[in-house]
This record gives sequence, C-alpha cells and structure tokens, in this order.
Amino acid sequence: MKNLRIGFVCYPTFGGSGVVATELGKALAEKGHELHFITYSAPARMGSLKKNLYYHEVRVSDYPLFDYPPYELVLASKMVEVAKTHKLDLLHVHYAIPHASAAITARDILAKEGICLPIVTTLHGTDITLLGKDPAFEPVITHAINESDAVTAVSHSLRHNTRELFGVEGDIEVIHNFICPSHFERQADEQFRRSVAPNGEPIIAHISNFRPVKRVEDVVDVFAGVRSKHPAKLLLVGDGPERIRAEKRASEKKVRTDVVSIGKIKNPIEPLLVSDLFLLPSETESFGLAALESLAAGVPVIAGDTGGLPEVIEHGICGYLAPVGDVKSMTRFAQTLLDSPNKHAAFKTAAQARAQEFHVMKILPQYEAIYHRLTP
Ligand code: GMT
Repeated sequence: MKNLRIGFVCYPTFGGSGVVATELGKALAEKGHELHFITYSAPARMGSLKKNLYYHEVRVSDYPLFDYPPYELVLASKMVEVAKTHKLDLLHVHYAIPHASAAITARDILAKEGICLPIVTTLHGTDITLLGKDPAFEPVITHAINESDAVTAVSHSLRHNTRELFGVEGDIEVIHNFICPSHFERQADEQFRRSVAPNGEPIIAHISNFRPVKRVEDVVDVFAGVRSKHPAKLLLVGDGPERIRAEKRASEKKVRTDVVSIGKIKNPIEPLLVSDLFLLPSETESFGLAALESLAAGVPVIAGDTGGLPEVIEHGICGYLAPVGDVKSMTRFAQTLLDSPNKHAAFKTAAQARAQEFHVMKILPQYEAIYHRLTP
C-alpha cells in the first residue's frame, strides 16, 4: 500500500487524546507515512523530530481587538497552508472542538481551488460526553461530525453516546486506543520506588488531569480504607483543579503523610512500573487510556463500571469494576488483591496479556484502512 502524507491535528498536552494522536502519528511515521502535526505547541510525547515527522506551529496574534483570540480560524488557515505546501493526502483530526470544525472550513477553502482533502475525525470522549451536552457547542459538533469524511470513536460506549446526543447521520467506526509495548519493556526504577515507599509499602497509583470527572476524592477515600488495614502509599501523578481538594481530603482522612504527589510528568510509565494497583474511579471515561497503560505495565486496575472502561478491564481477571461512587466495593477489591500475593501475581500477568490485545500493530492498520479508503 502506498505511503501517505497525513496532517494530524490534536491537543499537544498530556491529555489522553493528545497522547493517542501523538503515538499514532509516530507509529505511522515509522511505518513510512509522512506525518505533519499542526498544533499550537509541539505535542508533549512527540520527542525529537525524526524521519517523516514534521511539526507546524499555529500562532495566534494578540491583536488588541480580540478578547478571545480566534484560534479556530488561524488553525484552519494553517491547515490550508500545510495541505498545499506539503501536498497532504488527508487530515486526521483528534477531538471535535475546534479541530473537526476548523478542518471542515479548511477542506471547503481547498475545494474551491480544486484540491481534495478528506477529513478523518476521531472522537475521544469529553468532546462528546462533556462539551457535547453543552447547547453552546451542540450544533457545531453535529455539523463537524456529519461533514467529516470518516468518523471514529475510541470505544463502543462513545459511539453509543455520540449517537444518543447528536443527530449523526453517517457511520461511526470504533477503533480502540492502543499501547506501544516496547515502551513498557523496562525495569522499574528501584530508587524511585524507595523514594515513594521507603519501607517497601505497596504503592497505589492514580494518574489524571485531576478534573471533577475523575472523582479524585474517591481515590483518596479508597486509599484511606486500604491504609486503615495495610501500610501503603498513594502516588498521585498529574495536576488539575481537583488536586488540592484531594490533598485536603487526605488530611481529613489522616493519610496525608502517605500521599506522594509528583505533579505533571512527560512520561507516566515510570510511576506505573513501580506501582502495585491503579485506581480510576471516574464518573465517566470514554476509554481510559491511563487504565490500559497501567495494565501494560502489569498493574491491576480498580475502576468505575462506566463508559468504555468495561471494554478495557476484564472484571475479576486483570482488575475490578465497581459502580461509580461505590468506594466500599473498590476498597474491598483493593484489599483482596493486596491480601493475596498469589491473586495479585495472577492479575498482574493477566493485565499484561490483556494489554497485548491493544497492541499498536493491531490498531494502526484499522486507521490505515480508513485512510486508503478515502485516498484511492
Ligand atoms: O479526561 C481526560 O482524560 C483527557 C481526555 C482527552 O481528551 O485528552 O481523555 C479522553 O480521551 C482519552 C483518549 O482517547 C480517553 O482514554 C479518555 O477516557 C477520555 N476521557 C474521558 O472520557 C473523561
């Protein structure tokens, strides 16, 4: 199959959609496609520019007239420029707002010049489950989805939600998120482990952007329940509006000294490799990339039975699912695993096996099939 020139648009931050887009772009570049990231800063996980990998910065001028700089318009113009200069075969945009709507504008401008630029839109979750519920965005999201040449969702649950919330006319293909197993083939950093748990205590981890949807107070409550029976440490990775609240909760529960909070880091694999359990009690999670990365690191996950999480975690095999907010059950599941080294070891093995089902080499061809269908 021929190699393509593909424009990728994503949020360049540590959020799941940006991570998935960046890792997919890198894997496609390695396979021989030419990848052009079009974003406002270099994607967090991009690393150094390698063969076939390009980055085009979108810069919004701070003209004093603008209270709200028109990022979407500048982005659309940049898409047009990159598409023409580098003769792109297609654009793949991650996250509906504003990327898909900007892409539709760019496609329309190019069409007037006789240039065809198909648009693939990947829906990641909060663009649908949170923003999509906001009437201020609904008509634009519906338009962007219906006008895209192909639409994918990262889980069956997200596809279902998209159909429920929007008047979607066309097909939505489910392509799950993925992992690159080679990233996990490393030894845990023992020095780091000792710095978190000096006396060999089990480490329970949570990684997120600390938004209300993550229910980080439940993380602390589950940990406090476990800590009342076992020595243990809670490792919090990431940052966001709820982090302070989580730390306050830890003080109220008298476990603050057992909570280690390391903020945002570029690569969350290091903390996962030293952890024994991962908690993701989110209100909703379209897929739960952090959960999949945890499984790939051999760390069983205890999560909310919501959204796409049951598509990732096999209950009672590589982790446990409990109703959202059911701190009691989550605590019991965590204790069960920490009380039984044999069970914990079996779950660890199953976690790694489960993660292999989301191997990048299984997922990447599914995107390539769409690209080739749109660029005959
Ligand atoms: O809330 C986040 O975790 C960030 C957000 C994003 O868009 O970056 O993540 C969403 O997309 C990820 C990648 O597809 C999914 O794994 C996350 O489940 C999803 N977050 C939610 O649905 C809350």
